[in-house]
Amino acid sequence: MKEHKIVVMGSMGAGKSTLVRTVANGKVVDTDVRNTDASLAKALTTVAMDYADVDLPNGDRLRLVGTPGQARFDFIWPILLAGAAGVVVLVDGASVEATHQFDTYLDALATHAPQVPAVVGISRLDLNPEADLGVFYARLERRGRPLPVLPLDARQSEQILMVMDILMSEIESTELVGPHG
Ligand SMILES: Nc1nc2c(ncn2[C@@H]2O[C@H](COP(=O)(O)OP(=O)(O)OP(=O)(O)O)[C@@H](O)[C@H]2O)c(=O)[nH]1
Ligand SMILES: [Mg+2]
Repeated sequence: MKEHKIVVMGSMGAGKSTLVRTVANGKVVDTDVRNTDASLAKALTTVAMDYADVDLPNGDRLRLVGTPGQARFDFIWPILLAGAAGVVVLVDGASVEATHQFDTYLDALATHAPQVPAVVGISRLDLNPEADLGVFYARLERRGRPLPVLPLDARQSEQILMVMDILMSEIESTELVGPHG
């Protein structure tokens, strides 16, 4: 059996804690507290990490780690990224700040985990059906990191498992050809 540490990072309210909880079948450790950040109307926010073990059909196990979204906790991001096999960058597709936030997390990824396979998830698109995903592809292309961009609802376990499947394929192909191949 193989274990893979998967880190979910991204903007406040994008659904990182929800994603971890959704695939954990309720067995999850979280560090959510009452939110006092007035920039987003949200009851709870993560202050340290979310954590869950997820058993895959092939017998492998994911150690899923969700980061806090608030920039004041950005010192925790590299700590949580240490040893990551893969990363999900989650963006709130309904936020007017989405592209700006995307840059923040891509910067963090480039600095702390430049070689680690990653996928981009865009959540909450049901709340913003007009959203143009092209802006996310354009930003990735400009950086020379054309990651998969996957629309998702963090509350839907089949969708999250699909994202994990795509990320595992990225990880496996990186293992085969090496990070520079
Ligand atoms: N309508 C809709 N709601 C969603 C979707 N994905 C997630 N949500 C909701 O969005 C909210 C996200 O909250 P959290 O999961 O706490 O977000 P987070 O990324 O952990 O936020 P921080 O810990 O504060 O950084 C929850 O209420 C979810 O139910 C989606 O695709 N559509
Ligand atoms: Mg959270």
